[in-house]
Amino acid sequence: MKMSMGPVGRHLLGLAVAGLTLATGGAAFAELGQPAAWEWTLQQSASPVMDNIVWFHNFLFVLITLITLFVLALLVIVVVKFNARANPVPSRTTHNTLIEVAWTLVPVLILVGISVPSFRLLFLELDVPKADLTIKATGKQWYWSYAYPDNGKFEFDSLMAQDKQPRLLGVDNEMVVPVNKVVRVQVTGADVIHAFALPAFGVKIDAIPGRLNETWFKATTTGMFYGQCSELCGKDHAFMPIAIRVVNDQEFASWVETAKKKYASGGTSTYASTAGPTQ
Ligand SMILES: [Cu+2]
Repeated sequence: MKMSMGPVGRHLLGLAVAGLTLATGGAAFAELGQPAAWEWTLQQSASPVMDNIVWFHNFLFVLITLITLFVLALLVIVVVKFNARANPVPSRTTHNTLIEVAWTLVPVLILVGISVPSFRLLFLELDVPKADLTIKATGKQWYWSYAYPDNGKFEFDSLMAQDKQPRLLGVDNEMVVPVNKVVRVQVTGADVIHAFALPAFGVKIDAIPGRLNETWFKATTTGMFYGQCSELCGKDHAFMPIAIRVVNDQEFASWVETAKKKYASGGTSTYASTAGPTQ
């Protein structure tokens, strides 16, 4: 059978091509680690977890598109073939065992097929692998504090900086991490519930007072990465960004040395109130 495309089909194809061009063209403007104007896709991935999230998202998108088209086709068939005009004498069919078994079994299999990669992704996100370093992020009204227990036990505050770009995402003191290292992030809240989120790393976890949540990321490229508090936490919720600078090992080592001195006094520090090492 020869497939031919009518003018409507060609128009639709043209629209699809235009959409794709726009999408890929739009992505070209996007800078790694931050949102772009008119962005409607996920941010570019920079961690293994986000790679998996992107894969899962695309997998589901294909699946739901096929299901939607299938249901649409069934509806069209029913409307055309079984309307009152086409069937002056209505059918008295009430049961069809084969179809009933099929429409029960097929959705079950589809859902099981979705649950397998879904659970695998959840475990990947929350089973923290052996960490190279731990950072504690504390959400406060309305800024973040980062503590480095493995690298000299300093802690510092990270506040949004109005003079920095990107607007509403730049901060005075960024969290700094080494590239290609497993960073365990322990997250808590000091006053109300906040949420620590960084789209490019596929990280989003609640910061709850009195509770220590744990997640991880492994940044695969150096550069600046931005996220935002993702749990409504009060009037300046929109103004407590998360900025992470990913650097190479030497840069990280020298930053740690500077940070130890710079943040030694840390008035509100987690470590300031303790008499000595607790471990
Ligand atoms: Cu918030």
